[in-house]
Amino acid sequence: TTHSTEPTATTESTERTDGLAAGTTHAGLQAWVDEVAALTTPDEVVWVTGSEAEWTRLTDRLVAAGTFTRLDERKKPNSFYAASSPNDVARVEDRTFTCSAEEKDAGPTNNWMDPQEMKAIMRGLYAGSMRGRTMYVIPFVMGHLNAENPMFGVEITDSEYVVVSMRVMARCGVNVLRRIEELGDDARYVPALHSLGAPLEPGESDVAWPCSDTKYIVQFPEERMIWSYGSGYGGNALLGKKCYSLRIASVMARDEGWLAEHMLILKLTSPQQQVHYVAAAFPSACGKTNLAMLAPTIPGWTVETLGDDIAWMRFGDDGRLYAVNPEFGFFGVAPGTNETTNPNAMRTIERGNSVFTNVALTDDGDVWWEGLENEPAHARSWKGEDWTPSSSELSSHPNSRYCTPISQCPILAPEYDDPRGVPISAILFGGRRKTTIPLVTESRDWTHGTFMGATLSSETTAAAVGQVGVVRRDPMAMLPFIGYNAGDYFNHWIGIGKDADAAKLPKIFYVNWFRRDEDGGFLWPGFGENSRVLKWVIERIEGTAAAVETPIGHVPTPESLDLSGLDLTPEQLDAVLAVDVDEWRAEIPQIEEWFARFGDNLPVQLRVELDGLKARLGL
Ligand code: SAT
Ligand code: MN
Repeated sequence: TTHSTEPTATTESTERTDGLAAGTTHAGLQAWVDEVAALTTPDEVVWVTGSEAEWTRLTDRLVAAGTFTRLDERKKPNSFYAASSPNDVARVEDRTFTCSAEEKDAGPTNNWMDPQEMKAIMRGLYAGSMRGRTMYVIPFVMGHLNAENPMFGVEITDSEYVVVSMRVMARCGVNVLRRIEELGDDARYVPALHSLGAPLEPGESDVAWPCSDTKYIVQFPEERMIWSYGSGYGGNALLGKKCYSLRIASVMARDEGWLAEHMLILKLTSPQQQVHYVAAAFPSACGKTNLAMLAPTIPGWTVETLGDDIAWMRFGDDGRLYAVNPEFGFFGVAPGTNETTNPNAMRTIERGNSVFTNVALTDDGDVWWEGLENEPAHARSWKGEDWTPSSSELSSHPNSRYCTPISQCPILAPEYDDPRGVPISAILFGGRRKTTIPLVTESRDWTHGTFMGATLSSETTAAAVGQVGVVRRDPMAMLPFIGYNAGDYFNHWIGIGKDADAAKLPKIFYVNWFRRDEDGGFLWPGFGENSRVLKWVIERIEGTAAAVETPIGHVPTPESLDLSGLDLTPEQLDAVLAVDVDEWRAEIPQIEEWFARFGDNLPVQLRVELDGLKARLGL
């Protein structure tokens, strides 16, 4: 199949019957679209409407191109399988840049290049990069269209896979464009340009997963602008997600006094019908989606989901911090997802309307991945090879993903769609650590909680290209996503606490589901059992649960955790809650080294917290 089989005229007239003219009355937006088209020279320009007919047209085209395989309607209706090129499977952090005017504003944790220099390089790459392809213009809004200040974006892309995925992950289409047009010059939108960097020459046939060996994922923070090139993978190409909602939004949040964070949002209801909303930050592929959709094992408690990846938090008139999920879908890690670890994710995806990338395709037209029930006797692996249970290779890439509408989640809290968001009672920071970090620790106050977040550490996962399993600091689980100097970001967090009524701020906790015993086994069962930790957190907020004060904060007494019906020995419980002074003393040089990277930009309050911790450890 080649691109030239698509009849241009039909596409355009169908767009018109969808009710959207090929263009916009918003002069600034039209000028930018025209400028990009002149630079990238696509065969045609299509404005994305969000209609059903458009979905069908795009998915049909992706099937014809070999990018998508339609799954069996009886198993996963209106759903598709895709396999990427093996060199385009994850976010590329070493190719990701924060191009602030001054290098110091990118800080020690981001790659930086002078914006003019970067633009010159990328204009060279974009020149003619959409040749032989269709350029799509996707008007979208992160968060609610009826928010007080709707957070618009417009993504231009030459990838149908990106259009289809964006339609799942963000509120997109003609309604958004109309609102941008109504607001005219008052509409604030982030221009986000994406090209696969794989132009087609006349007659050249396309590959199933076009992309380029040269990749750039670039944020221009002062201009609130994103340029991405060479990759079709989620976090590199669905520009509303990490690029906008974290990297660019964190800069907006700094300037405007709010927080853009890598956090799930969940609603917890106690047997007494008390409702609390919890936000939680974990690095990619550490179980955020599973926690967001947790099925509690303790009787009488319910969890509902509002979001699994990103939270924007602003102060309400009542002085509390309110969170919204700017996204509209889940882009979850597939391997390990099953009826036990995340039954609600299973219900969400089986309703269909989903895209599965880099998992295995079964012979009966369904998807499978490591950890899922009903292992097939034979499947096609993500690399397109024959796979059987005796194969030495994995059927699915460890960072393979499902992309599915949030509205299909059976435990979706209706408040997810409230433009004002929900008041947050607790913030959890968590990482993946074999040692040192207890199951749960309560901070003494906001600044101490900020210290916990700023020193958060985790073993690396497959969500980013690079070595897996090494401990790295991942502040607030935002290391790859802070859009400015991380020292200034810590200072912003401290400032949020300073300006607020302390009694109304969320309480901050540090959790670790991943501690191991000497034999390498997990000390804590995790998944649904994490509801026991959530219960303790809520009881601490309500003042009814006991804790012991330790050098690192308040840790549960063994009796204060509800362990009824759980098969855990007293030794395991002690080990998972232990604050081992020697382990913590060994942690201090790593924290010192981490803080040293920030030089004068490290807020003095964090230095004071570290000194206090050292003193309590007898150092
Ligand atoms: O970067 S993605 O959004 O594609 C996935 C992740 O790392 O959380
Ligand atoms: Mn994430």
